[in-house]
Amino acid sequence: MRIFFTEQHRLRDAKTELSGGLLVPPFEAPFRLDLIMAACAAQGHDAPEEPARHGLDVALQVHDAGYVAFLETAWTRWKEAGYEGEAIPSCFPARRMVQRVPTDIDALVGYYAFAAETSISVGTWEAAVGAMDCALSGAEALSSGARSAFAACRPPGHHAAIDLFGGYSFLNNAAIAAQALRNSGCKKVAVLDVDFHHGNGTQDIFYARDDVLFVSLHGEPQEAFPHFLGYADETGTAEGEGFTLNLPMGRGTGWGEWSVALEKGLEAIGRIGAEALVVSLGVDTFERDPISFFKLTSDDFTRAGERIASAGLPTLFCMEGGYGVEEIGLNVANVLTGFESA
Ligand code: 5XA
Ligand code: ZN
Repeated sequence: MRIFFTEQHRLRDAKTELSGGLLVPPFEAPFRLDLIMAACAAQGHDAPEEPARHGLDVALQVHDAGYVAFLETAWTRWKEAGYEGEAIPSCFPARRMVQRVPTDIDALVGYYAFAAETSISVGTWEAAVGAMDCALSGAEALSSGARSAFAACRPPGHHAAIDLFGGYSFLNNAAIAAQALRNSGCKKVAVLDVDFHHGNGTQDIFYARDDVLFVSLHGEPQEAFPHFLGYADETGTAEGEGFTLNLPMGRGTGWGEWSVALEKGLEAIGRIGAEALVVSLGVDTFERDPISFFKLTSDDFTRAGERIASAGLPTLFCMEGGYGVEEIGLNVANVLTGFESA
């Protein structure tokens, strides 16, 4: 399997995350990818390749242009405003307030955010572009005939909506890859999101479209971030009606229930005649993940990779979450090994 990775991810090394009322070192940190790459090498996966530089054209097909321009300039503008810490949103256009783009950088950070835990730091934009390039190179590999590819994206992307960041996500790598696959001639593409958290950003981007199916297995929104999207009765709108499938599950979910949901998702992917599959690969479904509540074991990740391979589709894995540092590498490598050995 071709693996796309860039050292550019290290440029995102934020110092602060708002967690439980404290500013703590972020769970989503550069060492995660070091552990993943080391485990992939240990299991004999291919050496990583540097992605090509793609520019922003495909990103601008799924994200709002004002949002992308904001991300690109946010850190510079924040520093120019004289702020000493990282850019953390603190004021939001909430219910019954006016949705008008402000000029003040403090207000802009809130306008373009849906959550406050994720700060924008020096290098965030450059790292997000590197992650997007990994996803786009992975999509190109599939278009050139590869059966599978792994985009070692960091920062992750599946919470990034048309014009909102949060949940450690800035550019939606998986959605950008799905769009690139559409551009290269796949009539239908499926995104299967197996991260513990609902991929609200991916859902938002494709909600009214019938050319990209979005399937998500995730923690029940009443209890799990991002809380305000991801219920089973969200099924798409307009032409996209029937092209969103949410499979939320409760506390303590293990392989038994999770694998039944996975089969439902794979059936839906088969039904629409998808020609390519993008997997938002989070391993925060792991039993010892510090911020989640599912109970998958390391061996279950191998089984998950095998089951995903049974779809028989060209498949791009895009890295999302996973914070159980002891096993994050093993769990990711197990999915890829399971897929390849199936
Ligand atoms: O998949 N998303 C994540 O792992 C980030 C969750 C952030 C919760 N504050
Ligand atoms: Zn997650």
